[in-house]
Amino acid sequence: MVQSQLLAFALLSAGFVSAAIPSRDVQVANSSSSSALAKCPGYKASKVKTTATGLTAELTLAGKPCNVYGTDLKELVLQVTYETDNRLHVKIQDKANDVYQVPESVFPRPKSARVNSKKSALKFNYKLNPFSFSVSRSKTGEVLFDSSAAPMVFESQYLRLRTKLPNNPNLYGLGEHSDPFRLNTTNYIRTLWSQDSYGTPNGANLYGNHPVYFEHRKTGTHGVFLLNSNGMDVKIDKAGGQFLEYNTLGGVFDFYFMAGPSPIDVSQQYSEISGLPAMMPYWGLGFHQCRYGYRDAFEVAEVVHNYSVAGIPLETMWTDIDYMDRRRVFSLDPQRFPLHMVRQLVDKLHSNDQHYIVMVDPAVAYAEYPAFEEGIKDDIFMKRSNGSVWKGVVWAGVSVFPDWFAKNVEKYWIGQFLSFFSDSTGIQLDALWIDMNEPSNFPCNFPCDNPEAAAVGFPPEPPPVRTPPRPLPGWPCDFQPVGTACKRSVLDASETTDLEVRGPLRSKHEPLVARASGQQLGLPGRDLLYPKYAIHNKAAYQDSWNAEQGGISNKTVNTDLIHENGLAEYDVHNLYGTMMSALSRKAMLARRPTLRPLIITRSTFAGAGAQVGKWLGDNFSTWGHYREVIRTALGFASIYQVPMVGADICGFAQNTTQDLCARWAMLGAFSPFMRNHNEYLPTIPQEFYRWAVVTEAAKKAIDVRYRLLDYIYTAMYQQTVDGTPLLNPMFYLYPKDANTFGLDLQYFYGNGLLVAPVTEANSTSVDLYLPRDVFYDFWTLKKIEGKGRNIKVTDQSLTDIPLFLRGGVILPMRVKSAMTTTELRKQDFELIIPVGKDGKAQGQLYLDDGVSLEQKGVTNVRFDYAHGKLTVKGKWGYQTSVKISKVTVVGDGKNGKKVVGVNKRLTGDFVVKV
Ligand code: MIG
Repeated sequence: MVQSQLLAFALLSAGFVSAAIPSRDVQVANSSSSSALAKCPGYKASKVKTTATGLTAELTLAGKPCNVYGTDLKELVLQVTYETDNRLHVKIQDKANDVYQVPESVFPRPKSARVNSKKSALKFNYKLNPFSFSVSRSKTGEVLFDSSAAPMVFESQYLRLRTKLPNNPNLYGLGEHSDPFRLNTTNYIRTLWSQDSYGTPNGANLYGNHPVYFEHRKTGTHGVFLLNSNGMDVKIDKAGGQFLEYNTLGGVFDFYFMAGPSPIDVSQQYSEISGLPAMMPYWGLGFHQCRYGYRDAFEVAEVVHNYSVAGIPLETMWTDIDYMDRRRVFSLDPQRFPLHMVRQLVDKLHSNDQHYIVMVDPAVAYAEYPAFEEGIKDDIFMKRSNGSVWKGVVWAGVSVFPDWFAKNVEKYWIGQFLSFFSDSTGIQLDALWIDMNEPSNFPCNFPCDNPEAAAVGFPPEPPPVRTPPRPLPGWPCDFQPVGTACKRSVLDASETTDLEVRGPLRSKHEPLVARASGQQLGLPGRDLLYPKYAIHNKAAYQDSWNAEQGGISNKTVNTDLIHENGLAEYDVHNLYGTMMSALSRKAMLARRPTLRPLIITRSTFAGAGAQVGKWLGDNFSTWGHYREVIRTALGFASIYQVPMVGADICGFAQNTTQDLCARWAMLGAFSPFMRNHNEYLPTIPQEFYRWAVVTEAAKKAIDVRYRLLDYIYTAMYQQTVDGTPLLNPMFYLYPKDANTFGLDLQYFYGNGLLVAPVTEANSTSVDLYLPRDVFYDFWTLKKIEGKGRNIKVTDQSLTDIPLFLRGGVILPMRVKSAMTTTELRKQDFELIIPVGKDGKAQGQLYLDDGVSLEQKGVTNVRFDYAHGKLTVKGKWGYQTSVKISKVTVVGDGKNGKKVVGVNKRLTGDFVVKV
């Protein structure tokens, strides 16, 4: 049994089952319970108190409880607050304040502001009995949200609220998902419940949870955010009239409505709620190489060397869990990745102006070694009700899971980072990769009551130990073959990780503190393992949804565990990855307090972008996934406010092909986070240098990416200031053009560069849509008048990618690319000025030192071009010897292109006549 599971897992990992993961057949309503739900009485409102800035009311159950999936709550309270001119907060919770709510410590609420309702772009309307509410635009009365579509249900383990929508609405968001960017509106379910999602299946819940949607209409765009971390199904269907319906396993209705009216306005307004994204170091936008299965430090070094020989700029080298001793987090494999070798490797990278990143997983091996013993001592692992640690199984075998709510967890986690990643005695880590934080507990199916049995075969046998296999020019002696005349460092005895026992393992812990009421700790008496309402959780590695097998605890830690602060895993499961992210950021800051942390996580919750970036997890090396990552990344950057996002380039699992990898190298150059990563053997290696044509494609794409790096760095900066998205779906910039609403194979990188890659195998052409506007071919600067219809771009070889300048947006570009971003930052700028329909153009350039958390001086200037005159104005606080050496105007007047050489230092405002 266990063996066959292992085999199945091995097959899955090797990528043999892509075809066996069908898209899920989902039913919108489970018919037996939907008739029971029809009997739910709803609520009636009373004691309505209206003030200038909002209203409050009491809601009481309007009839006999239906108790379909729990117990109906009798008394609720409604609180409506006009928080800003564009934001309305509507909260419905239990009167007793016992029901769980997302803790302020995990999701800080926007500063409580209040405005006079008369100033608000939104209007709250309500009906007393049965209670329902609607939100409309104040000016036009247009209804945006209307809960009268069905009686509200508020039970101990189930909440339902349905809003009416116009037919065929344009809805976006509710991720993480790999479904079309514009959501399906018929018989569709979006499930939000973090899970390890090998193959990122369509129609399934994936790693992260962002319960926010944008609805776009020709009359304007608005957004709706439900601040709720419980497992949920959001159902969207037409049956009985178009609707969107929340079905959650608990929590409260905590809605934020954003008025827009433009899509970018909604993004900005959502950023006020989610928190502004964290700024990334400049070098983080360089190209990253990773792979699962680099067998030792020699292989890692060799990859670095090979990139350099191939002339492909490599900014950052990564190491997956392969560096760990038997897959144990916070340990080094003493033979394959001994400390002295890893330190030499990092020193070498640093001397090349390159960087190093490794993975950290949350689960700690249940084994006698420091990270485990210290965790026991600090009492930070999740526990069963009898006080013993809860055991699951991950790569290291039997493992335990940090409780991010534990009192000492901060001390513990930061302590591990300070010692293991010590710059003076440990791994001189530059940034961090965190994985498996759904949390994933993969070979031990629910109820996981025999982890020891499930752990057979874990950790897997490591590859044989080697001596340095071949000469590596320029690398330290320890990386050279035995017999090479050079001086080896002596292995220090303290580096061997012979594990000593440090005292007995504790199994009994203090009993939990008695639960106080009124503390939002969650209602007592709930069934935390088997809620009656079954969300459509597609637990990882299963090929179909099944309520029993796929129950909420499968492939993760059991949802009946109670955290140290009294919260149930049932309620906070979806926060695990985001909490690990926030604490890891603190830990990275504890090591290097003045530097911006770069952290890439797999699991996220709303607000994660304020802490970390995100990669899209285990995709496949298929054309389908190449297409899908465009929309998934768009969601993170333009809706969820996680702009540092990217997918595994060339695909993670299954064998990539030369053609796919070439195309993907080019596409990946136009995503904020650019990393090539894939699965271990027998999956073929896919570093860009493995094929001549991929090498060429990657070089060409990275060349353009780097020359545009300050343009995208500026866009990222702007997003950290006010939420303006750094990637734009087509409709964000052309909101009146209905042809753009469903497009998700072409998008804007920043607001001025249209990216429209070839998206099919064996194809050399693209059909792309151009709105009625002026565009210019990026490569030839040829003007193309957008006609509001498709154009066909042909003859696109594997080293081509169609890119278009959007008329009216000035792009600051480095005149030359470089092998590292350090070198790149020394290059001068040129300005490309593609004029818009009105003959004008604008742009922005932000410059700082690229790494400091607090900047001493920044440059942030605006470019304005009109009638042959370019004005550059702004703040000039960052000192650099770099200049603007060239200005190219395209499309102004008859002569297609004018190039002027200039010599402008970046020290103060100036004007250029072109
Ligand atoms: O169970 O660390 O998504 O990027 O290579 C697999 C090994 C664990 C999953 C990550 C993937 C990573 C792999 N990890």
